[in-house]
Amino acid sequence: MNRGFLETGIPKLDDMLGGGIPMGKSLLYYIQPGVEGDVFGMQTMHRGLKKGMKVVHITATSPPENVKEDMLSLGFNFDAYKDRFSIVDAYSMLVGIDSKERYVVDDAESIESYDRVIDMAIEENDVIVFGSLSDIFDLCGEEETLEHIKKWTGDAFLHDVTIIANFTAWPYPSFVTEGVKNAFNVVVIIAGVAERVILGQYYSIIKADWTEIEKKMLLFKISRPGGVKAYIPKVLVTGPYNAGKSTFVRSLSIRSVSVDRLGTTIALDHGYIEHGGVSAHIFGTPGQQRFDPILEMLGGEAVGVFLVVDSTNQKSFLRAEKMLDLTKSRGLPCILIANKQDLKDALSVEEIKEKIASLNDIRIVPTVASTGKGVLNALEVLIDDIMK
Ligand SMILES: Nc1nc2c(ncn2[C@@H]2O[C@H](COP(=O)(O)OP(=O)(O)OP(=O)(O)O)[C@@H](O)[C@H]2O)c(=O)[nH]1
Ligand SMILES: [Mg+2]
Repeated sequence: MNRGFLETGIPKLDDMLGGGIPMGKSLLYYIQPGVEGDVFGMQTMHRGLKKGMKVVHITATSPPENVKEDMLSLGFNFDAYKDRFSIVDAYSMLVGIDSKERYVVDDAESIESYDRVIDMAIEENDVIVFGSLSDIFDLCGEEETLEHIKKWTGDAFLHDVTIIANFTAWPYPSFVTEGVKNAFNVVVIIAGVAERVILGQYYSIIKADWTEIEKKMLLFKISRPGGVKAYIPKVLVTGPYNAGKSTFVRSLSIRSVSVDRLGTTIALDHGYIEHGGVSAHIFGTPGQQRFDPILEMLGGEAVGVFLVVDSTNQKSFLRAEKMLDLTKSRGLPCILIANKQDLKDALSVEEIKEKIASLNDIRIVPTVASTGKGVLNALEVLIDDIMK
């Protein structure tokens, strides 16, 4: 019987996997130490619960209450799923207290003790989540644990049950790190962009045995509430004077500041965006020529650009192109924002395309920044370009 897919709930990951994880397959989040990877398993678990599935979470080194608190801190409505959610509790017996959970592991340091409980959990649930598989390796021994994982993923497959596991890649021998990757159908690596300290965090699929995958790297941040958000460090908004840049930044952002004086930007606009599982910092430049000397600095490190024009002001289009050069952002993913489409002499997208011939394959999105019309569409188009 095939009951379809379990979506991971991680931004863009399901698209990359062709819809999610087919039921019965197993997914490993393979986490570099020091990176906030455990939220990934929890977010996928939340997806299963939201979908109406019966889900069990296995915890060995942290109390069951912490699992629930963690879900709540991410904004996942735990109470709504109480009837379909249970915990395999290996922790309580480990520290010598009574457990209130449905499934209890008597001896957290014996793999056979897990085996009995997990067999039962597989019979009775749709999704099994290992909060930290590496903890079980540490408690029960590497060889024994690896053998049992192979058995559990096999049993789960026969029962159409999906296994999700977080695994922190401590310095284990390679038979463990390679063995655990081999035991799962799909492996997503979660690691840091590091230079002595971790500057950023990313995830990337390194294996999926049922589909072709694009090996792209996605930066992420964890928000509480909210969970894993793909993260774009810097989107630039530039364009001629009075085009509507500050208005555009404000209408996209959930938080923003503009350094404006008498209605014109004199330093920069800054906003923070969250949309469709993606978060981004967005920076708007001033448009007046007297600020040209600071444009290069404002454009540094941008990964994508909105070039905003006032669609009624054809004379400004040349200046718009010049601003791409001044901010040194030619060549980055770029969307031309044909703003002020509400005004009656606004040029259409087609007309603008003809007039900005040098940007021949630029994508143009019509907007009315002052009402927000079209701005989210523009954002989605740019995000797609950046993530390609
Ligand atoms: N009708 C109309 N007016 C708009 C729209 N977007 C912005 N405006 C108006 O255009 C004027 C300029 O908007 P800003 O957002 O300050 O433009 P800017 O590009 O940041 O300007 P500078 O920073 O001075 O270069 C303001 O009066 C806005 O209210 C729009 O889509 N339609
Ligand atoms: Mg402005």
